[in-house]
Amino acid sequence: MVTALRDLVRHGGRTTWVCAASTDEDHAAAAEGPFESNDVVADRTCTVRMLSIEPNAHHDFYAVIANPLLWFIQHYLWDHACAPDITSREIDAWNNGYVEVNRRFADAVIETASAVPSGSIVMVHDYHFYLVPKLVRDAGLDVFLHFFVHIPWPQPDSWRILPAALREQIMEGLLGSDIVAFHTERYVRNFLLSCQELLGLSVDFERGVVHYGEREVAVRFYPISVDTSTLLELADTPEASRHEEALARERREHLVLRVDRTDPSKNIVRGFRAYERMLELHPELHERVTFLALLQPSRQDVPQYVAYVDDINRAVDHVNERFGTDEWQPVDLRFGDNLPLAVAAYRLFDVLMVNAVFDGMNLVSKEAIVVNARDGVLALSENTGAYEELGAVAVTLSPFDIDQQAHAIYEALTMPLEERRIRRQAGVEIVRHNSVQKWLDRQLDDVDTALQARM
Ligand code: GDG
Repeated sequence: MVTALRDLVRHGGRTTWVCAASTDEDHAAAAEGPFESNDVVADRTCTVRMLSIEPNAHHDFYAVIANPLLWFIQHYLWDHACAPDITSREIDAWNNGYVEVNRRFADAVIETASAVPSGSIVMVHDYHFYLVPKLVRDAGLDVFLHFFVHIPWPQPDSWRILPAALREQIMEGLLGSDIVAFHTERYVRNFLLSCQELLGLSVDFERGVVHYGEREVAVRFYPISVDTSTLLELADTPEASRHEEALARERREHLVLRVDRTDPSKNIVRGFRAYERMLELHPELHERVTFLALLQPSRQDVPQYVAYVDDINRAVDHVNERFGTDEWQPVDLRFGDNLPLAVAAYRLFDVLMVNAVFDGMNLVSKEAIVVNARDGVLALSENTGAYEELGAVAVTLSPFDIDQQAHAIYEALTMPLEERRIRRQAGVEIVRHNSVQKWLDRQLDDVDTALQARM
């Protein structure tokens, strides 16, 4: 996301980035007030306004509300194992954490925006800040409010997990925007339907508009993409090349790869179960295939995420004990934060497994086919945003169906070379065509059109 937004700074005009301090160094910088930085884009400065959020409020905001509650609702992760409970703890965290942090951010935006020309754009990103647009609008500034949601917007009934007062604050917070944007058309439809069903508003599905009081709120989709040249440069660095050589030495005939945060929405455990099933069905592949899983530990301040890492370890031990030999480990599981290693592995895979339960877009799938040098096949969950663009060149994964995934991985591994080549080339064309620059340009064009119409 940060890579994608770099282009905003490059685009021209003055940019102020409002963000939360995380390291001690950040907090020290935040205490000094806004500062100019060219860390975001080397040849341009942007003003950085860092906020020091009080630790308890931040924990409630991030580790009680945003990540376990909103993330789980929006990825349909509310089965018996991870159903979010709403207790007084969550209500307190909502009031003292989520609302409080949103107010802090809104205040910083209002203070910044009071000194900018009318018609300036305020862009707010993601599910942590649903309340910000309304708070900024209520301050009566003449700015254009643009909100981008990076994760799925689920069907209206999912939101009924939340008490009416909370879900209405979320919807009304977002409707403070002039444009609400998502990755895909499906999320746009779900959002319009949510406005209709949960708030009783009149919506126009064809025009993508919600009638809200005196205003019309536009609801649009812009599929995010990746910066292909930066990625290819990274793949050519000495560090990535060293990793590539080591991986190439270690690899067997076939390499299945996954690169993910350890997030239940990524469906990592079912992925290992499907691979296990494939090994059961195809003993001829034993000793000839490895599943390399590069997993970034994620959100370890949330109990469900800690438990999920244990589940992953158990699933991998099970496959390795069942089928492994002295010479061969069917799954090579590596935890860590190592982007050059991930990019090196992108070069070498034969099959990339992306079997997410639900995923807003999934950038790994786009990055990996661009970098790959072996005509690797994308095995892609039909519930990722990326599937709207890349489904036609991928082997489809049905994320809850273990057998289907086992057959699909086998199909991808044994696909004739010519077909693999055609599919990968078509995939690369799609990613290059729907570039990350286009993602931003289309949004800014729509903002310009809306501003012109105001005049
Ligand atoms: C959210 C939404 C949406 C990989 N290994 C390392 C590392 N990566 C990078 C990848 C990729 C990014 O992390 C992961 O992006 P995804 O899109 O696949 O997944 P989320 O993190 O869940 O992203 C998603 C996205 O926001 C953008 O809107 O597509 O649907 O869930 O770029 O290359 N990065 C670092 N170390 C690694 O080891 N630093």
